Amino acid sequence: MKAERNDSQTHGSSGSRRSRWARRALAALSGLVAAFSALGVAELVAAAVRPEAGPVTAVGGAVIDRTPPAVKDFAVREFGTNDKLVLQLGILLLLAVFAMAVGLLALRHRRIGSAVVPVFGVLGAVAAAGRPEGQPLDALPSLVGGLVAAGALYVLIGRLTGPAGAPSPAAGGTADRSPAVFDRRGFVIAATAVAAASAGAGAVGRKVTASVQAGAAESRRDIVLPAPGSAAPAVPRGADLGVRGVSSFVTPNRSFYRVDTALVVPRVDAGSWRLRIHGKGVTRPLTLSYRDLLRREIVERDITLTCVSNEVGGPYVGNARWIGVRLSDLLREAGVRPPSDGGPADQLVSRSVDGMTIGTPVEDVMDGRDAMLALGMNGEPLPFDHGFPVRMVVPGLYGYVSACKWIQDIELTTFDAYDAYWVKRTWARRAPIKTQSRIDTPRPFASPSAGTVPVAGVAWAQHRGVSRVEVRVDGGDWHTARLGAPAGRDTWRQWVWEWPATSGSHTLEVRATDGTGATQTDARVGTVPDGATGWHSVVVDVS
Ligand SMILES: Nc1nc2c(c(=O)[nH]1)N[C@H]1C(S)=C(S)[C@@H](COP(=O)(O)O)O[C@H]1N2
Ligand SMILES: [Mo]
Repeated sequence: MKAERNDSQTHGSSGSRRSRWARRALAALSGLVAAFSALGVAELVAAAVRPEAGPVTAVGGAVIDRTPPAVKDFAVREFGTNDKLVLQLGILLLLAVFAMAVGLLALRHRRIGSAVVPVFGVLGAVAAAGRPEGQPLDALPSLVGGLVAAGALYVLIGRLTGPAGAPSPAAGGTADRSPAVFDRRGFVIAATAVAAASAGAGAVGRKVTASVQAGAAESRRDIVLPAPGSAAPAVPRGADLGVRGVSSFVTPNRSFYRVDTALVVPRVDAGSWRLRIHGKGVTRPLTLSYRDLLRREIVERDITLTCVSNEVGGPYVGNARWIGVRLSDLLREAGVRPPSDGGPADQLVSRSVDGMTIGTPVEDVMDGRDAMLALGMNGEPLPFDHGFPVRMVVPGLYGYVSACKWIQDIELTTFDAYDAYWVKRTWARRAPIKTQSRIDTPRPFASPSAGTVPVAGVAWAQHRGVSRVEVRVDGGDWHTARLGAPAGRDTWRQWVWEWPATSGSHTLEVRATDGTGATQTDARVGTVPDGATGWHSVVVDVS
């Protein structure tokens, strides 16, 4: 250290050292500018192909596809719906680090460094084309981006090293690739030009994508949902108990949980949307438009949706009023018979426009329950986040085996012949919803005052219904809670128990009993492979 400091005391040596560091910094910056140019150009090309084919989205999607269930659950838990933002920021950060490293490499070996750049383009291309719904054309944005970035880096590094291979005049005619002086002005001009052109390309790409999406939004605005031929019974008075802090009986769309693998929410134009129903045992294959669905009998039902990734006490459950078309009506029209009636297909595979596949037992959707192709949610067309224009909803089954959003294809097949997306990733083939109950109030570690404290929450056991909820304190006797008025066996129920709370720290526990008389088990299991069990408990400090 000391020797170095002495060294730099001579003017010339310190100047060249500073200049060498400046050049390294600018080389790293060149890498960043080149990466930026790749992203800008790729955005433009992706606008022509499709937005999902952009490199960051494609790599992110590929990461999601390969994420082990435990990590996915961790991400969902820790970041909630921000998991996707965190993922994309992580990818950009990694890209920036690589870009700077390649910039430095190019400073030493201009050709090799520049030649490495397209390798990243190829990685993006493989990720894009390898997505479940990937097409060969999806490779284009990353490939073009990679080539443009290689060119950009080659040009920028050239401003730092002088003409490739030529001895630098400033270095006194030797072939030293670290001249003390270099073309600063040329570099600044080139870097600015590349950055500006890339930003322009990106902006144009964004604009094109936005205008395509505006078409989908317009098609959604134009929809007038019909009055249902089979209306849902009015939500009974008393379904909402009016206890502060409890989830409302109907979950508003804006606060409804969202769980999916889409980094870019698909924006499908209802006018061009089609659904195909085909496969094993289908004697009359159907292709349906949105209008075709509107012409059929429309049903309206209150159904609670639940995610298999919901931990005990977790937030991934919500209740909405759906309107749509009975799935069994369409299947019968197509000639499908359930296995119990000799039909050859026991699995219905739904496919979304973004390549999700979801496998549902044919028997379940044809056993008389209100399985539907939903068009509306709580009085409006489906929000884009929740599957516009059409999604499936099946009472009693976790979302990943029933609730395909942005659906475009239904194929009848068998469980032996095909494993859907999450089943390939170690989740169970069949997953009926397990009985669960959740304490919404008091919140964990709340400190209510001694006296009467309402303990309240929701309980669900879709398609069996909830018949009883009990609460206990510190492992004592169970107390039966008062239930919200029943709205059918496909919805959750609110519950409340007035707790005569005494001061001190207490543990509250809840359990529900379903419509068959089976009480929720206390055995704790995790979400993988077919849903968590155990009792929700909350610790509070009564003052
Ligand atoms: N196309 C598509 N549909 C999907 C999914 C998905 O990732 N992609 N996730 C499923 C899962 S796991 C759940 S729990 C529900 C969630 O529906 P929501 O986001 O409307 O609450 O959608 C299901 N449908
Ligand atoms: Mo889910």
